[in-house]
Amino acid sequence: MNPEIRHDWSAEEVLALFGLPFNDLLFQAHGVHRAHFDPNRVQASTLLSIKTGACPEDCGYCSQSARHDTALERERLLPVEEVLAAAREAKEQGATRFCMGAAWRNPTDTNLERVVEMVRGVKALGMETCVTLGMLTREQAQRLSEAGLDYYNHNLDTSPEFYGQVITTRTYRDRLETLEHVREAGLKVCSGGILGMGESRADRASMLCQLANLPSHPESVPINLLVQVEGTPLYGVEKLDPLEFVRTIAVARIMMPASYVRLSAGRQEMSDEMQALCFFAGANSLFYGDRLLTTDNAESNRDLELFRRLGLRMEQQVQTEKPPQGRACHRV
Ligand code: SAM
Ligand code: DTB
Ligand code: SF4
Repeated sequence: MNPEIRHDWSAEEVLALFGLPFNDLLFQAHGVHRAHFDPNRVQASTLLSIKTGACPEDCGYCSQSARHDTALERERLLPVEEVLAAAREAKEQGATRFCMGAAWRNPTDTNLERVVEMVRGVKALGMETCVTLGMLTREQAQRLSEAGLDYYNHNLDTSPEFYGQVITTRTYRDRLETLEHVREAGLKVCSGGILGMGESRADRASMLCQLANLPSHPESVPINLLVQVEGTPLYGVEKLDPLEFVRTIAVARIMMPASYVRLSAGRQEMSDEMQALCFFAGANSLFYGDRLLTTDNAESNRDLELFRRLGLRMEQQVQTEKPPQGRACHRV
């Protein structure tokens, strides 16, 4: 057991980290980052919305809830071939993981089979796979695991204390249960939250406590900045101080030293300098590609230029699609 990997964080301790002078906090976080990762490498995942809109849930931030009057056009579950074409494109652009998101409270078993086909197809391209489909039963998580899925994304979104002000149609306990099912099935966990929803620093600390005090740290911890969508209840909420966002990344890095901390939604609104501070503070993965699920992401060209200016490299694909044609494939 690595003594640095802790699951006994108290709220006071985490708030003390948040309260450090900015330079002290970033110095500490960057040291932890360097001890566990190559500080000049980022992992890139590309997102695709495989089923868009008309979601029965009431998440206050979301463009896809049927309860909010947003300009979004709903779409049925996409055909497998269309998804694979998008995955091929993402691979060509350099993404190593393809993440498929569906606007469901939970998948039906029939829909899950279609997703299983998508997962198999994307894996056959030599990419890592991630899906986010809402709540899962133990059996559904097992089914996805058997299909070879790598990661399941299911966010806690915020603190247990603030949660009721954002979502009323499912409980915090429901979310933790899905994470348990995902873990038990042997899948890797991607779980994080959203900042800038009007929560307090104590809420941000409490959310990180929940994540770090899980029996195992999520392998991937997405930290999203709220993308304000017109027509959602959270549209117009006061914007978060960018330095507070950077602090949250730093604290996440210190608390979950070996996890990928993902600089997620909201990058389009962030300056290059803010993103650079996030990478210094310990962010080492992001969503890459011009679209998130239903909103625009920072453009790939801008990202590539930023990586060049910062001397950052994108992680390379580790698997290959098929052995090259015409050559024997020897077992070793
Ligand atoms: N319906 C599934 C669910 O909620 O579990 C999966 C898709 S949902 C869109 C995935 C995650 O995206 C949410 O849990 C939330 O953290 C994030 N998200 C959604 N809308 C967002 C927004 N406007 N700004 C930032 N993050 C957002
Ligand atoms: C996560 O934490 N952020 C991604 C991914 N997991 C699925 C989704 C961000 C969505 C941003 C708003 C949208 O494009 O709809
Ligand atoms: Fe539905 Fe997921 Fe959006 Fe909530 S976050 S409304 S569950 S798509």
